[in-house]
Amino acid sequence: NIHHTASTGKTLKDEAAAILSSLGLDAASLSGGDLSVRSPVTGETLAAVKTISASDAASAIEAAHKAFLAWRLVPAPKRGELVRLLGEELRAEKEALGRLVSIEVGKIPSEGLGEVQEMIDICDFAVGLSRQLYGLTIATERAEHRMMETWHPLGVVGIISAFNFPVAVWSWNAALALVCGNATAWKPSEKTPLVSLATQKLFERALARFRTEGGEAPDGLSTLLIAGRDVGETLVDHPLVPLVSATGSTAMGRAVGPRVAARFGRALLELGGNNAAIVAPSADLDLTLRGVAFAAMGTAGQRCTTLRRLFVHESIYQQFVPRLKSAYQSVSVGNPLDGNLVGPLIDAKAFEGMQAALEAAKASGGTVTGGERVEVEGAADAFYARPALVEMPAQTGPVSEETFAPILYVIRYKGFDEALHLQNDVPQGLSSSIFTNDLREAETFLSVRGSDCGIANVNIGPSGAEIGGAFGGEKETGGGRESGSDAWKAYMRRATNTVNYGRTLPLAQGVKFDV
Ligand code: UN1
Repeated sequence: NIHHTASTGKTLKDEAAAILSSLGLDAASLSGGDLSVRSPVTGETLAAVKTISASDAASAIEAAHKAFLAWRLVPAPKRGELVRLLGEELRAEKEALGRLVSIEVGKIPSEGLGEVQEMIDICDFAVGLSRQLYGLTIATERAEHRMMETWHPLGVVGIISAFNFPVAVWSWNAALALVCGNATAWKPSEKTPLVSLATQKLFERALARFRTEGGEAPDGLSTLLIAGRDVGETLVDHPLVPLVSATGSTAMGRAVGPRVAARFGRALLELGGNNAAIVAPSADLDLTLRGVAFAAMGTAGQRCTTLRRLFVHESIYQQFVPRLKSAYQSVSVGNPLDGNLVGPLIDAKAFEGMQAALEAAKASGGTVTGGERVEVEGAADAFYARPALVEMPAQTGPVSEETFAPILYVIRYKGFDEALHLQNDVPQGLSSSIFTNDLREAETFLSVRGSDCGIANVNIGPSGAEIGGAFGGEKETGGGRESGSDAWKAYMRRATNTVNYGRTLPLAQGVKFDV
């Protein structure tokens, strides 16, 4: 059962092995393990890697804590040098790692490369940040006193990541955590161990160079835990993990959040999205078509920021929706390595979930275009589907759920306030957009009575955020913020310091206590 891809003539298994060996991974570590790795591109088995037991994971977390105790003493700009070197290693291996992302997750090549670019970008950001990590100086009521805040590292940061951004999400967390003086322990998705092994190798290369330059870094700064749910639970429950940053479904977040809170740990949650766009009467429809097509069909609908709901004003519905439908009918679905724009769903379960949502939509009065399985040569065990556009009479049935597949629900609206209400009237709150040339609509959408999401855009789709802004959302999306802006503060603890440089001891609030 050997599959070849047209572009290389090699099996994906051979190609993945060649990439991993070029990055320094021992070939023996790709076979004989208990976790079987599958490519969604062809359905073929790529490797069988070893998992770590929960007790070994607990020991690794203790070792990571020891690493933290040493790393926190290294000045932050020197810690930044390690992350700068990581960025250099990523630049040097962008092609190889990007290709491996495409093989293991099924992303089209430019998105596989884009994922690595996102890692490089956050490294650059973190290097600059390593010379900041600033606190405030605050006016005090007492003479000859100074009050200020200082930011200190936290400890071991646990990172739980999902299959769809299997390495970029690690880098958002790890690059910031490391410059902030923390150690990291990473449990990647069970569907994507190979790209995590590759990333860990690149980290090790950066670490070796850092030490050659004279940098002092302990072992155990970046720990990779390839394993199942039991090890996820170890990470969530371990008292030496003060912060658990978890990306995945809302169901996962509901399990993780309260468990971390029960031991007074912090959780940074990045959960489901159900992102909408409003297409207003004044919208530039050519631009809107391109924005909607990428946001809804790109990555085969498997981004947390994927566009899933589209509200189109009744005055332009007949002009716009048929054009969008023809884009759905003509977009190329197939092997992402062969130049198609829509690659596979991650697995059979994702395909079944998509079909179930389409059935539920029909039962709620929806009219479905597309959504059927697409057979791809040499990939009988893979799951390709034509993206589905579903015209819905109202926001009912599966429209309020996140189905991790390329389904776009289209709903007609009459008034702007109605569109705003529909946009906000779902349990999730990650990303949102409006396509309009009306200044009042655009500004209202961004205002306090506009979008309730963590990300709100004008004239671009909801997906494809840059790393410079804080990334995350409200409500069932979990409330966490990662990546840019001041998201670094979640990876540190704040101490308020008051210094008395005088010879008397005035007490705050005028309290007298003269012994
Ligand atoms: C995700 O799908 O988990 O904004 C993250 C985007 C990407 C990140 C998506 N930069 O679409």
